[in-house]
Amino acid sequence: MGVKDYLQKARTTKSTRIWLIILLLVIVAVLYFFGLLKKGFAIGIGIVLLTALGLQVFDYDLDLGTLWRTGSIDESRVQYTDDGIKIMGTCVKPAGSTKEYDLNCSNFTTQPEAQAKYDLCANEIASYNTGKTESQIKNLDIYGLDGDKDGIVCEALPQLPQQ
Ligand SMILES: [Ca+2]
Repeated sequence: MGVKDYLQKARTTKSTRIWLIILLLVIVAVLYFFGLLKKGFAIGIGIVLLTALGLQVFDYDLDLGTLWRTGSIDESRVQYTDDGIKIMGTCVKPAGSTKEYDLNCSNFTTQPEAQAKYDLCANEIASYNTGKTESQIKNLDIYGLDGDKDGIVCEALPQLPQQ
């Protein structure tokens, strides 16, 4: 493996990025300790690095352009699946399910209601992954509502609200 390949791989490896951020934090701390960095400057860099570290640990990146435009971290999240499918904004599922994302069929009263929630992300993700097949998008199943991955969620729920 050539140096160029190695650098290419290092850039895309998550654990490498985490270690790099930690290394930079240590360097900033050492520079500050020896009086080579002003306190405010060291704290500023430290906050930026800790934020970057947090984002790496939480399994998604931020699209800085979107962040600048919207000011919303939720809308600026970017994630790539193992299939290379890009997921953005509120459809990104962070590592470890938070309450907001922990949706089950029991959270809905009708099938169309669950389907609408699913379709919103499925359609959005399909719109910026034009090179991917329909089944690859269906396999994503962001909320885990479609066990058989056929694109129809919560088949057991009624079509109309029960009286
Ligand atoms: Ca299904």
